[in-house]
Amino acid sequence: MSAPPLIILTGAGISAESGLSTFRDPDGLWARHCIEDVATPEAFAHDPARVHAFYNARRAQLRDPAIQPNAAHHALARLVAAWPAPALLVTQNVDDLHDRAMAGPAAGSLLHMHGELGRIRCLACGTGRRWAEDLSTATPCPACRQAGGLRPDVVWFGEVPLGMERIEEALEDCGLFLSIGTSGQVYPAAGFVAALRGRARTVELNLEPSAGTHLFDAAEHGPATQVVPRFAERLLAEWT
Ligand code: BJW
Repeated sequence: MSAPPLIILTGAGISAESGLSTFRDPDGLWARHCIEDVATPEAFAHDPARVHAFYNARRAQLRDPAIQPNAAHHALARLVAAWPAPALLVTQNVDDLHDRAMAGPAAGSLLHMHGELGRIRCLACGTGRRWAEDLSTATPCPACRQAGGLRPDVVWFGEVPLGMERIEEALEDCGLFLSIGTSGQVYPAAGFVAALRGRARTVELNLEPSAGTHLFDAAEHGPATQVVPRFAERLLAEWT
């Protein structure tokens, strides 16, 4: 039997052991910041300085040499590179830890559906570019020189996630779906498992059962750095 087309969905839990906060855990970002103040287009229109401060702090964390991809990021990079059928890694994370682990041809199999902390976009001229430094309302756009229009290239509530066409095509063909380190509370990603019901084998790998754990065919719970490498090695032994 040939290997099934694979989709892997990841969330903040996969980066937790690298030192990045999740959103909805008790010590997560939403315990310290109000979603409506920092993660909506309305928040950016109302108080861009506050939104820039939130994302500047998180962008600075990615420059910290202590923040590195962990064993789970590396295991998924190996899995995607070696998978003998189409494989797509869809991450909800805006950090670059999958990118760093997936250097080489496998990098084309990675899709950041909620954008990237390391990219910015100008609301005035539409130009997007990589950006590693702080942003402020005074930062001029390098392309059109207008200040005040630059925003983090991330997907806020009420905005359309990126790459949905490619994701929907992959969901059509998917035979194996892994959901890793996500609470499954944010749509459309939260709806993928239900959309695949009866068509693909679905597996949850998470620290603890998510609210939607009953929707999956199987689940393994524990820290990503332990559960993910073990599960990925088993898959590769079975299918390669
Ligand atoms: C570990 C671990 C360890 C910890 N090891 N595990 C249908 C119904 C209801 C509402 C809606 C709906 N459709 C749309 C909506 C509205 C809205 C929505 O979903 N609202 C809900 C809150 C109800 N969705 C949207 O607005 C989206 N847009 C949209 O739907 O457009 C319409 C459209 C769609 C498709 C086609 C055409 C049109 C946009 C959502 C944008 C979300 N943005 C954010 C911020 C991004 C920028 C930033 O980072 O600041 O994305 S919010 C935040 O949540 C972030 C995350 O990517 C996302 C998901 O969070 P995640 O990753 O699951 O983290 P946590 O913290 O929730 O969970 C971590 C998990 O890890 C936990 O389970 C832990 O146990 C676990 N864990 N340590 C393994 N060591």
